[in-house]
Amino acid sequence: MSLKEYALLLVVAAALAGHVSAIEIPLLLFEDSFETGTFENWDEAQCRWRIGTDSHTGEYAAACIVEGKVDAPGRALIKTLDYTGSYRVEGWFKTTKLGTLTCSSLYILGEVPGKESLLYSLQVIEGGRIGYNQRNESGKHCLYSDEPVVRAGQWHRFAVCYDRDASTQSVWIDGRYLGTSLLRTLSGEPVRPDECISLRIGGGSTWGVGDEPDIAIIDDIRVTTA
Ligand SMILES: [Ca+2]
Repeated sequence: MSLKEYALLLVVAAALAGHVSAIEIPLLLFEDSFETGTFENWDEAQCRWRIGTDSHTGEYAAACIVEGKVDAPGRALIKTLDYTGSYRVEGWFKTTKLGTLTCSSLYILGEVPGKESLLYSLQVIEGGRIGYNQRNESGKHCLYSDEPVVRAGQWHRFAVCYDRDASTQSVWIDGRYLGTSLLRTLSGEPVRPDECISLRIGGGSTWGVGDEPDIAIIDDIRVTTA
């Protein structure tokens, strides 16, 4: 029995028992992400994303070389997931170095179709701190953490949970809960519970980190209903 058939069986059984909401259904199951040595599970791999051998699990991971100031969303590795329900994105990431001004070698991005602004659900910035979508009055990113929680050269586990009923996103790094914020676009516009969010995962852009390139790596990406 395939995974899809098994999931369907669980749903039918749960429906018959009247407990549909208690079942977790994998939307995308990427336990072996990139292990085929290709991006075949992904809709589009942009810019300099490539398959690398510095992996968290197995032989391969996805790596992106970031040089100088670049357009961040253009560097994202894209998996289009137009979905209005609640879901959770989990995985592993590593970056080779962290900037002193702004360094973003990992993004978990959402995009609301029909609106130009992206949601920055999780962003590694300023020496290893974690930021999110909105900017404060000074034009700086809002932060989940005042202290650096990400170290260069070290694998970190991330999780982002989208609660669409409450219109919130919550973030964990290495099992540590960092916080919850309202789902708003970069311009501050609220995202309604019935609006689709398209998922993007990737990295990243650097400012003020010199000429040496930064390498962002992601592996074992998994998306499930929450
Ligand atoms: Ca892998």
